[in-house]
Amino acid sequence: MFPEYFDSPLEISLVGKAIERGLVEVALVDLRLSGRGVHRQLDDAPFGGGAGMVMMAEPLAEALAPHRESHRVLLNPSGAPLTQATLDRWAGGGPLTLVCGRYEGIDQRAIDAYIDEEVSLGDYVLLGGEAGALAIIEGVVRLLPGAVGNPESTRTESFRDGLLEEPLYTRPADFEGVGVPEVLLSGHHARIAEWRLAQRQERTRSRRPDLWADYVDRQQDETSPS
Ligand code: JCQ
Repeated sequence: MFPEYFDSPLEISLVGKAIERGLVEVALVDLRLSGRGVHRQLDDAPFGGGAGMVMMAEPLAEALAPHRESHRVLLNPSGAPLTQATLDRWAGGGPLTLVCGRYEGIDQRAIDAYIDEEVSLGDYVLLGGEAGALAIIEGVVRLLPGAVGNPESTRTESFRDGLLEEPLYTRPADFEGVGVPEVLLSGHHARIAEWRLAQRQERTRSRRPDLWADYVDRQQDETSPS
């Protein structure tokens, strides 16, 4: 409903460069063009009553009909959680159509007939799917071969090996009277690696008990076979 929402995010940064270099193509579909009547209406009151409005099935069907051949993804707080594994799968696949809903949601019949997958960016509600669609575009583009200068920095290992990343430091060595962990200045690579792993474990344990439980389970599987 708001194609202009995407203007500057698609121009600037590495996403803009990837588009310029032809590594990825982004096309916008203005749902309003499929709206009904002189007001190009896209919403109507919910059957059964209740607050808010529902996006009508017919305009969405009309807008999505030309995209049957692509993988059609709906941003929805009621979708399955979006993970790095989802982005990996999409980056290695064919075209995606990211559907940005608004109002209370979309008529279920349009979802059933015209949507292949529903994903959530988290347990909170936004006004529409646009911010989520941009998040997906960034997450997919950075995985495309050649889109990110240094492929070493494509190490979102936070999520590939199930631990959050360690804290990072750069110059100056003294910032507002605060130094840098001594070990990072030691040049002792083995001790640095050990410190980083310990930091990642502690962060994950305290901030993400869900990821920590999975990590501990996997460590146990690896250390006690059969
Ligand atoms: C996605 N976390 C939050 C908002 C209705 C499909 O119907 C709706 C979609 C949205 C946009 O998505 C989100 C969201 N993950 O708000 C309302």
